[in-house]
Amino acid sequence: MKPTTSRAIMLAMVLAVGAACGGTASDSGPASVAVAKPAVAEALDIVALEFAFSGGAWTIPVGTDVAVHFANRGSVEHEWAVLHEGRDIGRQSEFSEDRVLLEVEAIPWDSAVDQTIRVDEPGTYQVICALHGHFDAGMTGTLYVEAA
Ligand SMILES: [Cu+2]
Repeated sequence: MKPTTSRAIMLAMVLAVGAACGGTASDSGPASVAVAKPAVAEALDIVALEFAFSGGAWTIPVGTDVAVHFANRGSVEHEWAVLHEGRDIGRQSEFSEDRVLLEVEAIPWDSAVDQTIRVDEPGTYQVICALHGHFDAGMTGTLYVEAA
């Protein structure tokens, strides 16, 4: 009984997050879900789950190699894709590969990968999981790139 109830609550939460994202899409996009901007970090520890990224926001220094450890603790594949600034999407159907600035490619559940990323223009970038349906389910976040 209990696991089923927990699962139902989790699903309700996921749906609520999805609805909240949709509601703000016309203003500033799903990335506007209230998440405090974290301190600048030269190493990111990112965890993916159904259907969210842990933390949901990251800040890195501009023009600097940043070590990303991306762990998928979910039960399906996930990825972490940073979109070009100003090319945010409001729903999955707006996604196209040419919007991608850089990405940690999809990895299977219960796996992790290490990758170095670098962004040469300061700004605020939308991050998504571009796998089908994941963005609409709430898999989005914000990458802040700041002057070092
Ligand atoms: Cu995903």
